[in-house]
Amino acid sequence: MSKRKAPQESLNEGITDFLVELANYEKNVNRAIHKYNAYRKAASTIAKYPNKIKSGEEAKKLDGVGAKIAEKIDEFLQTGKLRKLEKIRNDDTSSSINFLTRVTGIGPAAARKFFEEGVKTLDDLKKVEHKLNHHQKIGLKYFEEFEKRIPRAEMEKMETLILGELTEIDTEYIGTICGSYRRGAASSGDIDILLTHPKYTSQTEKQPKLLHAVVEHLESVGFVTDTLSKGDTKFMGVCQLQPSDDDEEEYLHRRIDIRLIPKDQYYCGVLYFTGSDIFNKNMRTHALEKGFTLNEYTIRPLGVTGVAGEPLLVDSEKDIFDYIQYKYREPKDRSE
Ligand code: DCT
Ligand code: MG
Repeated sequence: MSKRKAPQESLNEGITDFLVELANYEKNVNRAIHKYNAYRKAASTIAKYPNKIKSGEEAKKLDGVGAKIAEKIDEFLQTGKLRKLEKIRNDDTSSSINFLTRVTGIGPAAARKFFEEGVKTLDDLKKVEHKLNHHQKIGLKYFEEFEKRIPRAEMEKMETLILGELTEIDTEYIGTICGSYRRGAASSGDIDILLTHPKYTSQTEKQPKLLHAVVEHLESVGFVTDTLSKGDTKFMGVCQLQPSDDDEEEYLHRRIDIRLIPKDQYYCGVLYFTGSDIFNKNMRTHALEKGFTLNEYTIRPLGVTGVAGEPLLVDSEKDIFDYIQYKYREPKDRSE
């Protein structure tokens, strides 16, 4: 999951920016994931609202905007700032912890631990490098590069390269670049690849080789440069496009995740990893209302007692929408 979300461009950017900043504070400093979700949801609804918001009351009519957020919107509209945020920004603990979590491999808990040991800045981290695990060391090494979002044109180049190399290994591989890229985003925080193969299903043995062959091949062509973690079904690492003869562009190191998914679970996976996270939450809620439980692996009917039955057959994303009578939405229309 990428750390830096694209800013929400809208008529109400000032408001959505402060909501996202509050969301990150709740997640990273307070570890209050519900508050994080509430702020993100309000920000996403407001980003889509076609008018310039003039009062908290007007905003309160929107889904996910409650009394407390409305109050903050009023304060922001009237004074141009938010006392709560000013305080958070000036608070050493909050700003240090928030900063440390920007390093991949450092979550809210590790950030707090480092802070309590007096480690607050990038330079501090460099001094205690021996205390970092491998993932965190790589996060530190590429800190500046990972902070930069990936332009769509570069994502397209990587997609062509990856899908091309896949067929070099085995023509039967199926791969999809998911995440914000699949939703048509102008830039992405990372590369999320889903991979399957007809010979691998939830009924067969695990086949880690199907994943490792791809990773090793992408290393051999110089695309994958580092490994953060490599399991049977999930690779997390770093990649970089090599400059080609016809363009002199130098490319940055990027975060890449590759997941191997059984064929029968592939489309639930593609749906989930295409997101957005907010769209996924809304779709899961709708599924529950219709009597189904949906996750990144399967969709299953819920019996009268609320016990989930056997996974339903799924051969496309559309099948999942159909089961729960949800109008099909193209990836580009899945921001919420
Ligand atoms: N996802 C989710 N819930 C989460 C995290 C992730 O449903 N808490 C899903 C939806 C998106 C997908 O996983 C990939 O996650 P990210 O890379 O974090 O999101 P993104 O939409 O690709 O955004 P970015 O451009 O920042 O990578
Ligand atoms: Mg992503």
